[in-house]
Amino acid sequence: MRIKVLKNVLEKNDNQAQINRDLFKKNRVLAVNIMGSPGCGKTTLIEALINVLIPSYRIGVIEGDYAGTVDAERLSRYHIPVVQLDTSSCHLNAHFVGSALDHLPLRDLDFVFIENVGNLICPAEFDIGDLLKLVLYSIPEGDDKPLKYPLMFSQADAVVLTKSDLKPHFDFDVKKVRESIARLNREFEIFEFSKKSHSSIKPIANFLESRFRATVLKSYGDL
Ligand SMILES: Nc1nc2c(ncn2[C@@H]2O[C@H](COP(=O)(O)OP(=O)(O)O)[C@@H](O)[C@H]2O)c(=O)[nH]1
Ligand SMILES: [Mg+2]
Repeated sequence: MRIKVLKNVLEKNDNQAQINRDLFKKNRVLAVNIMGSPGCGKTTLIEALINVLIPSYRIGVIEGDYAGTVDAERLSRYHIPVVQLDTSSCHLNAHFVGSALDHLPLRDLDFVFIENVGNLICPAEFDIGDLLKLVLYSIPEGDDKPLKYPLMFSQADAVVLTKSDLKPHFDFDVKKVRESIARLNREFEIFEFSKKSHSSIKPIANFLESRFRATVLKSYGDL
């Protein structure tokens, strides 16, 4: 009986995820699910992306947090549409994201960055209807995390090694990490990012722009 209940919950989530995905496609929006541990630098990366992608692209953000509005307040200075979801839960689900979409002007956006709740486990288990997954992983977390959280790393379209300025202070083997992820995931990009290096955001922004052109403009252009 318990198993049946769980299956129904996931089925309902998947149905709503498909509705969200269709909405993103219809409005030609690249929805990017940004996942990683608490404090790994998700909001910092979103801020850096906003700085380089505006004014060429129109950006909205959905902030998912267990509690509070700290991140949405942080982003208010960019004067872009931001919705904060107070989840009281360890992950975003498709229904939460669906409720945020009612408050975003999707037709007038190119990217929606969805900052998931800081957690390397549960967000990987719930489809929210995104079109691209970025997994952030900061140097101080240690180079063994893909082995401990394989589902999260197996799903990533790109892994961003954040806080790369801290590499001199930690024994972090980038080659080992790349090889661990490659055993789980046949197709992923890997980037290094530091908020202290302005140029390090550029390859990530280029990757997102090329996915926007390839996925949203080419594949869904006729919807
Ligand atoms: N040294 C260093 N600190 C960073 C970097 N990115 C973020 N941080 C710091 O890490 C902390 C958490 O960052 P935040 O973006 O709020 O993480 P989030 O919880 O994943 O959204 C903050 O104190 C940031 O200033 C980085 O590239 N280098
Ligand atoms: Mg944050």
